[in-house]
Amino acid sequence: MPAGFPSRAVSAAALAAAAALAAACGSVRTPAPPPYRPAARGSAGPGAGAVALPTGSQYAQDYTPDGQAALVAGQPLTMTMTDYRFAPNTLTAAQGEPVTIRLVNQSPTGSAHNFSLDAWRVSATVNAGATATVTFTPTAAGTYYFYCNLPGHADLGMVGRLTVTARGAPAPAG
Ligand SMILES: [Cu+2]
Repeated sequence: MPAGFPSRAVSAAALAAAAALAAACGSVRTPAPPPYRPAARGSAGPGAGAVALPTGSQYAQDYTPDGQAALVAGQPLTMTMTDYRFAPNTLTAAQGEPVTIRLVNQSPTGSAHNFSLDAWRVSATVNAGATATVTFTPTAAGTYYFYCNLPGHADLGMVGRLTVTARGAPAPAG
């Protein structure tokens, strides 16, 4: 570049060149954005790109087993809510299978109750005498605790446990 070339012309030329280059690049080899891939689509094993889910383990100390049941796709499970219990409150499910729980609030004192399962953003509040249905798909194996989110209820023992077994694998030890 010759000395004394007007700086303004340099800038303009540089900009034009850059623009041309960008245009050429843009028309020839702009890569398509990668396709969106939702996380945890089942076939990948645990740990492969897994996102840590909230397990509710902070409620484990308030959990006392009170009846067992298996959640199975296509077979809604009826769970009663009383003061201050879920029954049954010890559940199993298979990874990737959509499941449904029918919540029946039989509170003898007219209290509302709630079913919260943070890993899959389930939260349903049920008035006394009412029924609600929740459906979710446990996408990752593990042990999760569900609870009533009304003040003090979990502390009083309104907590349950859901064990999700990995797809195609035996129940995890421990
Ligand atoms: Cu409650």
